[in-house]
Amino acid sequence: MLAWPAPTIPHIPGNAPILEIHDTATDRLVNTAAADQANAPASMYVCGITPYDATHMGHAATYVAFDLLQRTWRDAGRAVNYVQNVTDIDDPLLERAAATGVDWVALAEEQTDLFRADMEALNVIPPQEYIGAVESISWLVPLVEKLVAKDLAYLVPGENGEPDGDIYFDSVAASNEAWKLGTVSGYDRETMLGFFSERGGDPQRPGKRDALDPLLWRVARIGEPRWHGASLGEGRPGWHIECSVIARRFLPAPFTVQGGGSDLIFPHHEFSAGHAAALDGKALAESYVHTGMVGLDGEKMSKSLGNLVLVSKLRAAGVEPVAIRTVLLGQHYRSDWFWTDELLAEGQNRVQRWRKRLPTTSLAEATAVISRIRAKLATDLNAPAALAVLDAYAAQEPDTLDGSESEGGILLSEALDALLGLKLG
Ligand code: 5CA
Ligand code: ZN
Repeated sequence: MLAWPAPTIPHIPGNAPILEIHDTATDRLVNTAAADQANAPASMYVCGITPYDATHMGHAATYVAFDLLQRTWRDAGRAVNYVQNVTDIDDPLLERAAATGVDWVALAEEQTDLFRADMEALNVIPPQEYIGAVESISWLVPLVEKLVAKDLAYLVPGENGEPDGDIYFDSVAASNEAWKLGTVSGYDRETMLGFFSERGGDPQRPGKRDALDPLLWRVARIGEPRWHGASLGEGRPGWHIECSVIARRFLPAPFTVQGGGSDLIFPHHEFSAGHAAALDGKALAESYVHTGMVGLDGEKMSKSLGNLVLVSKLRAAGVEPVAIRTVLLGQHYRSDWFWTDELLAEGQNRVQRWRKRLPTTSLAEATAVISRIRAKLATDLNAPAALAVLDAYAAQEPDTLDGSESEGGILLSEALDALLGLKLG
């Protein structure tokens, strides 16, 4: 699939400190340059959208957070290989298409287009590889066959008139040195069971070896889209194997960071890692980074609840994307928070204040502000603290003018673009 056009990123002089970021699997801050060589490219996979009702502020906050990670790596001189998927076939997409009477392929294409336009407007650097689940089917079928051959996957009989042959992952037998249940999430079994039912799993399905075993291949049902599955029979893939296979195909094993919202910790990232390790004995990623949930009116913002603030709607109403990005960066990427109109108004005011102050910025002042922003980002991408640095600078009387203001203003404005993705110009 095509991603969206890449922005040009200015190069900013000076040195970025080493970045430490929170890893869900160890619950610690980790130095993402330590495990690989600091000079090797960093590699990142971020779980993409399921294309219906895109792009809400929760999606936007998540992709802006990983964009910040990418920008921080790049500022430290590291190249970044970035891969993202589009879950362009899955139950919720089919359900929405059926409920609204539209073709599921058309719905996915339309919403993916909207997402691309929103990402471009928000100045998010695109992935080098943007891969649809449908594209990945022919790659993943032989890998599911391999899991069956190793007896790490098994067939479950049909129930209630449904066909035999759905294939599940044996999460207990698949334990090895690189992965066992809990490696990514650290959750206890009860917590896992709760999230499994809530997030698309089927703990009660008769015939499974363990209640938590996830689906790898769903054999075709009448009226559902289907693809050739070789010895698996016609059908369509489960969700976790899609991301596992796409990540492994385009990135090293293990890659530097697996990312997504905290709603994906379990079962999605747990089993994406489990599938990969069952196939090649290696960890999926060195670190697992998760963003907090954005809500609206007291509930998590979600397509299924319908409590959405859409980036495209705000843009159509004339809101500047840089103000939206300011609101998103104003909350720490790991916290859960609620979108409000007041936050948007504050974001718009901040942008005006920063813009107004830029032309009176000396080179010395710009250099000092940049170094303070870099220091804030280095500790777990503390963007709210970086924006507070900007507020303090904007509130301060300018230094005595020394003739370097036009250069200083340009340098700082380029740095805000490069480091924070905030294009004020
Ligand atoms: N297609 C799958 C991932 S493979 C999926 O979760 N799609 S999604 O459209 O539901 O979400 C896309 C991304 O946005 C995921 O990383 C998800 O964790 C994140 N996300 C979804 N809702 C929110 C929210 N309310 N706040 C923050 N991030 C969210
Ligand atoms: Zn995913």
